[in-house]
Amino acid sequence: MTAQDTIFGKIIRKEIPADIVYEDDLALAFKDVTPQAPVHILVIPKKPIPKLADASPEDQALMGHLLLTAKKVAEEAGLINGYRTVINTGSDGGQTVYHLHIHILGGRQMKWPPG
Ligand code: DGP
Repeated sequence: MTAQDTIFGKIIRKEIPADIVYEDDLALAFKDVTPQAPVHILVIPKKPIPKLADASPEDQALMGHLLLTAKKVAEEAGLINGYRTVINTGSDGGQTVYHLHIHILGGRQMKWPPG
């Protein structure tokens, strides 16, 4: 495990199991182990960017790819009435795993504001 490595690095390398719903050269999507909604999927870059605040201009295309991947994964999950996407960043943002990820939450009515 390198300094930048996390549990998501192990999932990318298939060292630990995950319920993977989508994969390509740049991104991976898998079901959250502690789902907060009937559908709760995480979309992550294979590049180990710790958090959104660490993304750089060279990541512009990758960031766009992650959002479009989230859209595709949500469609494939059947979320026709909509869904919530969340990126928790840093301690105030409630981030617990320091490998950038987009939460896709759906299958129930979301509330606002979030806690
Ligand atoms: P965040 O709090 O935004 O950093 O979200 C991290 C999410 O990662 C949290 O909803 C639980 C999920 N998670 C943590 N460890 C694992 C794991 O080993 N497998 C899977 N599938 N999800 C995990």
